[in-house]
Amino acid sequence: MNNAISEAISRTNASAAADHEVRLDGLRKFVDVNDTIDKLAAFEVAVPTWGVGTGGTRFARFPIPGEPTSIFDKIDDCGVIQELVTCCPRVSPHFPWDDVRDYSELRDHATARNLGFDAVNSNTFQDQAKQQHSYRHGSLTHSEAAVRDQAIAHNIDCIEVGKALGSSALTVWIGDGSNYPGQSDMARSFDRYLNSAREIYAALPDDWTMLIEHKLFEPAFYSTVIQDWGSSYLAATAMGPKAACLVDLGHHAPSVNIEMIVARLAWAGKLGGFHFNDSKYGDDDLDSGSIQPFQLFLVFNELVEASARASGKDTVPFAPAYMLDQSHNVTDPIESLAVSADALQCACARALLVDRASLHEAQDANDVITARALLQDAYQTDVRPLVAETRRRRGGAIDPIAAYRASGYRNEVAKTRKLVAVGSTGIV
Ligand code: PSV
Ligand code: MN
Repeated sequence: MNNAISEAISRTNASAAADHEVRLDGLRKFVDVNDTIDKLAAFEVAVPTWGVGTGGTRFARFPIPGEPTSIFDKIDDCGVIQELVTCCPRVSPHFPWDDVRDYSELRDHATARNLGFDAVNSNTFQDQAKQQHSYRHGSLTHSEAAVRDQAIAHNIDCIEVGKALGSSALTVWIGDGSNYPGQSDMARSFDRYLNSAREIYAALPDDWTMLIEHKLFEPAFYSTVIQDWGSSYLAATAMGPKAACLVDLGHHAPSVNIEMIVARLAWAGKLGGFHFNDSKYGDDDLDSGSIQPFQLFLVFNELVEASARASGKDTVPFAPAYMLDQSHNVTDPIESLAVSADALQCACARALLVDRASLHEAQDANDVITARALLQDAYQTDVRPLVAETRRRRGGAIDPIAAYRASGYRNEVAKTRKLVAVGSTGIV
């Protein structure tokens, strides 16, 4: 626990308590507050280590004083987020960005901050210093076996590191694809992907999941090997039961109905995880719920629907791996991640409020207006006091931003953290 943060939470909670109670009481007239809080408490979302540093675009990155300079600093910042919001108890690391010599030291550092490790992410979309073969023309799908082998070996290394950290999932996203028609053979590239992925899958412990993340385009601008949920589903099915699809909200064309993809993958038992963010144009990686909050609610509506179906059928509880995957270019990353966690909890709470029995009844009776109104009733409910109360009951902040700012954390760490070099670019 960070003393400055916990003191700031106590102080700001004390001054916010009276207003908060009034708002919560207002909600009690329409909502079973305790029941919804109990259900909402099960929702947890991991924070990506790369999300706590300032992000950038291919044009520029603007570092801020006090941003983390090592994986240990990053874990400290993730600990602060967890203290404030109480629903982010795990960190998702990315390798080799987060390489350290001693992983037990890293694990201890996280444990001391009440954090565990979520999915480990491999990186074969960039070249690293001292790397033998370049990924310029691909990694797991490269035309040369030596390059594919190097990418496979890296993924297997990630599994080993993940074991040391206590993780149980590997997320594989590759940038492989082509920039021009004719550049690569789309069928043979997919064959090569499957063969490489099978080798990684074979190294996966029995209780692990391999999450296959698709993305429409970028860095490849004409074709991408794992470009959509269909390719991801084909690959996850070809691998076997330990493989599933990961949906990053920013990895679709602007008008794609993502909630339908969620429903379909959940139905097929292949929805393994999420990368939450928001976007207006492409893979903008903006804060969750900031651009299309209704879409976020509809995604959660499908998740709650899938959970209800899974538990009704007495099957394995439906619990995909939730993670934030955002790039904070112009905000303090801790603030963005805290408000994003809140936005996800709000979307989840609204989805939990949907009168599902009545909705199914209206759907079956083809009562379109009622069905639509039932979703709107839930969506337009102001659940913010309920989410704040969920945090408060677990020792978190009623208002995470007020508490964080009152703590002076960023200024304090800026005294010891070296300023990140200006002028560095890159999408991270
Ligand atoms: C790719 O755009 C992606 O969404 C993948 O999840 C990567 O691991 C991450 O972003 C890296 O920034
Ligand atoms: Mn992602």
